[in-house]
Amino acid sequence: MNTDRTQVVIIGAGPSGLLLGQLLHRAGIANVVLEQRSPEYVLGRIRAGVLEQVTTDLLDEAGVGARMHAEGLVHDGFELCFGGARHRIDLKGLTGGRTVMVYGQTEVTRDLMDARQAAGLPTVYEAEQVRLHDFDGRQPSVSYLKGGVEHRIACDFIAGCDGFHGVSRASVPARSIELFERVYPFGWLGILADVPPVADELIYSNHERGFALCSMRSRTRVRHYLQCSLEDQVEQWDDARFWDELRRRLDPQAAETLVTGPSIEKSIAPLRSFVAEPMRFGRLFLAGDAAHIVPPTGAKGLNLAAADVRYLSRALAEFYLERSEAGIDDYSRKALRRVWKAERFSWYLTSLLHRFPAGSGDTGAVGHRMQTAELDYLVHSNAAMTSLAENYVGLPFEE
Ligand code: RFL
Ligand code: PHB
Repeated sequence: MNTDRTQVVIIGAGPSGLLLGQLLHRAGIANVVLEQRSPEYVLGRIRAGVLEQVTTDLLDEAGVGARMHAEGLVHDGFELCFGGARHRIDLKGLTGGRTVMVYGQTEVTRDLMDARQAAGLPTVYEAEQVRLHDFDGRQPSVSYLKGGVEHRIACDFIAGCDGFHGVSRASVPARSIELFERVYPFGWLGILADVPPVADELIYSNHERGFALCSMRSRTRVRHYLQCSLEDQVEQWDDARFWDELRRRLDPQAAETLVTGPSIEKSIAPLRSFVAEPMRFGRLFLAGDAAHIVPPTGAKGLNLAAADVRYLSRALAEFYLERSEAGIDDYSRKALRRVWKAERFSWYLTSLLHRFPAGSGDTGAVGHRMQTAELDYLVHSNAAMTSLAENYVGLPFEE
């Protein structure tokens, strides 16, 4: 068996793990990233597209913001579509100048991978059977198999950045962790296609046939979503059916301008609200999707992951550079306070914009009329729009 040593072992090379690795490196803290998949597999997952300003600031701080600023699209607002018409939410005007950046998670991940490689930092891809040891004591370690050889890395801390299905949260004894979960009775069917966007900004549509979202990755690539049944299979949705259904869920003008084309990716994702408490267990910290999931409606998942990493990287820097445990002791409380606000916002937007099947909560004609009344109130009330906008661009950090 090969045994190594580092300061922090990071499990998972998604955005949380790679961003944490980069920030720790810049603070002079040694780290190793262990990832079960190949880099190509990680980059092949099509996920988030909207970054809060606090996330773009953090990517700048990590030294990986250049391509994002050159190629990303700054959005000053988005549109809500209901009752056959669109209504603009002026994010910039309502929040004293704050905006969001449309830049795909794939690109963020690629930039972080490139920076890690350029800095020569150790990353083990296709690490199998990753196991966490002794994180309740002072000498934790992580073991894994690579090419049939067993390795073990001794460390001071373990960062569990391995997503919802990862091994880190699963390694915590059930008595030490409390889980909160809501699974929604529908999914999102997403496609990626090389056609121009429907409009300059994102369109979130509440329609009696179900929710739809027109998003984008660039001026020549779109990412669109349709609310679908949990029983649906991707194979049941050929491109023609997808485009027809999307057109029906938009206002007449957007339907008219919709440009269609062959899809280059198509997938179905379930919608879930999930939080694990606490987010620290001795010398193990959870960050990102390993600790919490939000339904994608509020565009908060990746941003929450970045927020966790911001708190955790500062806490670890405080530990190593100032010999203070105050930051690591407060990590879970601080992170969870922000997590629950994003959970609330994502649940609210999901409830406002989707059709709920019979027998699942506020369904049927009453539910739809309540949604329409709320949307009508929202787009005519500056107070309500301001609340929506300040959550969408991202709430301020607790220092
Ligand atoms: P990830 O990205 O899942 O990465 C975890 C990594 O850990 C690896 N791993 C392991 N490695 C070693 N050993 C093991 N046993 C392991 N088990 C797993 C995995 O292979 C993987 O590489 O989690 P991370 O880094 O916390 O990042 C979270 C984000 O990916 C996620 O929150 C967002 O994608 C959510 N999300 C959105 N977030 C936004 O902020 N804005 C959006 O617009 C947005 N849109 C979305 C989304 C998520 C979606 N899906 C697919 C659920 C749209 C969709 C459709
Ligand atoms: C995306 O572009 O993938 C996207 C945008 C906004 C959301 C969710 C996903 O709310």
